[in-house]
Amino acid sequence: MTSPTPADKFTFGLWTIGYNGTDPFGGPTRPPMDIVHVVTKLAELGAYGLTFHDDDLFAFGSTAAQRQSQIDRLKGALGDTGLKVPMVTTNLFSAPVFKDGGFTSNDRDVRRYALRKVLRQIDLGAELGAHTLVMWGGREGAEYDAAKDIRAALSRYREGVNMLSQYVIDKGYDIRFAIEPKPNEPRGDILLPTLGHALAFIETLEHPEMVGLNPEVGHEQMAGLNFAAGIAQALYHGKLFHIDLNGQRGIKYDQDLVFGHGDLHNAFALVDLLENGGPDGTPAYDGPRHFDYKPSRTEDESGVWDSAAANMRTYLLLKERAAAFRADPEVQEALKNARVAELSQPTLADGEGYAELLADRSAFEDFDPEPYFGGRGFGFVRLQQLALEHLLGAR
Ligand code: GLT
Ligand code: MN
Ligand code: MN
Repeated sequence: MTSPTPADKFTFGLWTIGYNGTDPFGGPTRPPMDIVHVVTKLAELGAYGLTFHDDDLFAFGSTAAQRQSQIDRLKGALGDTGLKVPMVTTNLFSAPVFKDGGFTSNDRDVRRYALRKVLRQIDLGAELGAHTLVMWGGREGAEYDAAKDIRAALSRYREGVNMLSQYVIDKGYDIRFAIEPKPNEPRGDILLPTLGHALAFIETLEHPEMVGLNPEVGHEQMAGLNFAAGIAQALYHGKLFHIDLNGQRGIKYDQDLVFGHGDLHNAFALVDLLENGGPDGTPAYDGPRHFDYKPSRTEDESGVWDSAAANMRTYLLLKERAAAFRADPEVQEALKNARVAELSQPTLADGEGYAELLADRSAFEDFDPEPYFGGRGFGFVRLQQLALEHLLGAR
């Protein structure tokens, strides 16, 4: 059960296993990896798919022939292995031209160029059967308040997404957009810094139904937020279009650790939510389980593949542990005692409004709040300890 198969829908960004170790303090520690080798290795490990930025597959500035040759090599490897490309994304952050962003650069020529680059990547995504285009606007932001008119930048963001949506509609592509929030890095402050900001922005679009979220574990945790709780809200809004799984240890730079190598409790809660949070304990999300991590620059190539396998194995272990947690009669009893299911019961009875509530003496005049002092505990701590014991394999 902890050996991944394509049915688990595990996917990896080409930029993840392809990460060569460059950071702000040092250059590469590993040589580049060939696309055919990457696809072959991922398929061997039991992954379902590969995702990529245009510039991951063919370097920025490639000629049309170089670009096509890389696409053909990728297609060949996909054909040989059965690996899928369920998502693509556009690099609007690495090349110098995007130093002030793509959709929201102060320079209008850059904005027009950025939109053309995305249109080209949408065509390629559609050709390869992708259903999601992720938009991570890492350079869409600023360091200095006077340098960026935030309201104008959001208007340009909206203008860009509206145009891209219209393109997808007119072309008849089966593609949706997923915005990936991040609070900072590389910009001092990035636009749409959390999933909540992105959810509010989506509602201002011409086609909000085509646009959802691609939340990343570490990005919400960099802002000190509870990722599993954020995912629950994304699901509440019907906006969990895609997900970036990784690990982060607290409020610091974006670590992109292996999934589970950060806040393990929250990873457990997340897997429990994704796998068991739907109606009657069914999965709450059926899209790709996409790993967006960086194999640490200390690793050689075998360390890269070990870390790729570790992401999938950790996910499956947590899935197994979450199933055991749900099946444990003591957990069932603790959930009952914690009245977790009672929250699904509407507060007002059928047809009841404020008049009926005002007329109900048992709700207020005859209600006795006294026993809550010292009594009527919820037992949430016991429930959490049961979760921890299942997580540790102690039950
Ligand atoms: C970049 C970023 C990730 C995004 C990728 C998609 S690229 O590596 O750190 O979080 O998901 O553009
Ligand atoms: Mn990240
Ligand atoms: Mn990401």
